[in-house]
Amino acid sequence: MANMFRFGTRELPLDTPQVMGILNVTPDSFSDGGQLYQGGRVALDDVLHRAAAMVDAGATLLDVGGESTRPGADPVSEQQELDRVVPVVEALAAEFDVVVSVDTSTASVIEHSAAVGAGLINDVRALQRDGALQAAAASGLPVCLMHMQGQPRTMQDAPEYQDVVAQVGEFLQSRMQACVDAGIDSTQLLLDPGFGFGKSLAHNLQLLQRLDRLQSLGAPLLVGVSRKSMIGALLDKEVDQRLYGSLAAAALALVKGAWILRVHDVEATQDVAKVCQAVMQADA
Ligand code: 8Y4
Repeated sequence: MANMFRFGTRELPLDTPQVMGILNVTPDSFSDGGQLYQGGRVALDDVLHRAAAMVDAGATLLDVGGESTRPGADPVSEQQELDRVVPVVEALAAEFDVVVSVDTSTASVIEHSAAVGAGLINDVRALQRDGALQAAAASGLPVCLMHMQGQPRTMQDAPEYQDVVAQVGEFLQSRMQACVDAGIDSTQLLLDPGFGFGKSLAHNLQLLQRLDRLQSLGAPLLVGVSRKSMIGALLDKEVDQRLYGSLAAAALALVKGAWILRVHDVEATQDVAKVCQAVMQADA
């Protein structure tokens, strides 16, 4: 049996690439034009239909987020985030045999999501908000620690690094240590360089080229490049025309050691993952 990574009550094999489908439940998420949001609250039926399509297409994780981290997006209150996210996590965990990931930085959302069946805490702020580290440790769930430079509102203004790969690695290592110090086992951590979060195009390209260096931190890697502005900038294409570019980046991420791909287009990415996996495993 392959080495498994445990996500609460479910587990996934570490020797096979995994696809995480993105399920935004924000009114302004730009890839779905806010279609999941009806009359001020999440249309649960629509979310469940979109989730079913992703699961049928091979997603083994679904990422539910109620806060838009898009530069300039309105901040969401704690109560709003709870109202948007927790009922969706509960419904997904009950309905589908997949890992429900909760994209949050908020302690109460971590706590309530864990109570209704979440399998992963995906935090773009790497548990740096007040109470988040303690809430994650108490949940017993694994955590994805992502790197971001700055704050969502202003992070793309003028990102600067001496050595982006080294600095992202140092940040992730320090957050891993903070988690271990808070009682989270190092085997429960995933790491993510945070493509597009306080990075220029050149920074993003260097991080993808050298993703293999982050593997040496010893935790599985999660990567999100799907439809992001780095693809748009390279191709001069709008967000709805970025599929082929996203798939190229996904293939490269897998070759450089990524385990989980966070994507909008599950079926297409699952095909890429199977082909990459076959080539990487072929006997010489
Ligand atoms: C088009 C589509 C343009 C999507 C931009 C975007 C990541 C993440 C996000 C990531 C992890 C996004 C919550 C930004 N990105 N979590 N979350 N890694 N772990 N932007 O890369 O998708 S939201």
